Amino acid sequence: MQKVGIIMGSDSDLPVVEKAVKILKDFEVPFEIHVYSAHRTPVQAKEFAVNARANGFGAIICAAGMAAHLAGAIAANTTLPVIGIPVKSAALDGMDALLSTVQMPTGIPVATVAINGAANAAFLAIQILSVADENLANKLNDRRASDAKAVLEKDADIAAQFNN
Ligand code: RP5
Repeated sequence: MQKVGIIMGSDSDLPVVEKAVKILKDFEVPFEIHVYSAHRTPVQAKEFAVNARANGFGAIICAAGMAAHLAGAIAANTTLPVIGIPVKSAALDGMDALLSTVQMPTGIPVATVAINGAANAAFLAIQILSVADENLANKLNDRRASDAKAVLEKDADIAAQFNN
């Protein structure tokens, strides 16, 4: 199976990124995680991106906050799908990272999830890999079904409490 790359701009992004790690583990999808910064270690970030396809990656998740250029910088150096997680920072509540990540020029897309939306970044990466992997597609269907069942159980609980 192809791997998912997870790159974060700083180890301070780890508490957010851990939500993606959990989902990938749940689905038994192999991944590699690194701290590479578009600004502090641009050479290493570029090298990862340039070699990612040959190194067996199928999608790359990038998490960064503030002037969040990491996902865009990675996307500039690979044609693999890149998913950006804008990480919330204290000053601007993540709007800075959201706009820095999502506003990419034509031809170099970054599929941007919600601010701190690491779990959805992992789900999207798994969905990308599932295009060529029926087992993963089945696992995604099972997960949707169990999520729906959990919501219906909550509906039954709420209805029992409040409906006449
Ligand atoms: C970004 O700056 C990182 O992705 C992080 O979200 C933010 C702050 O980094 P640190 O100063 O905590 O290393 O590049």
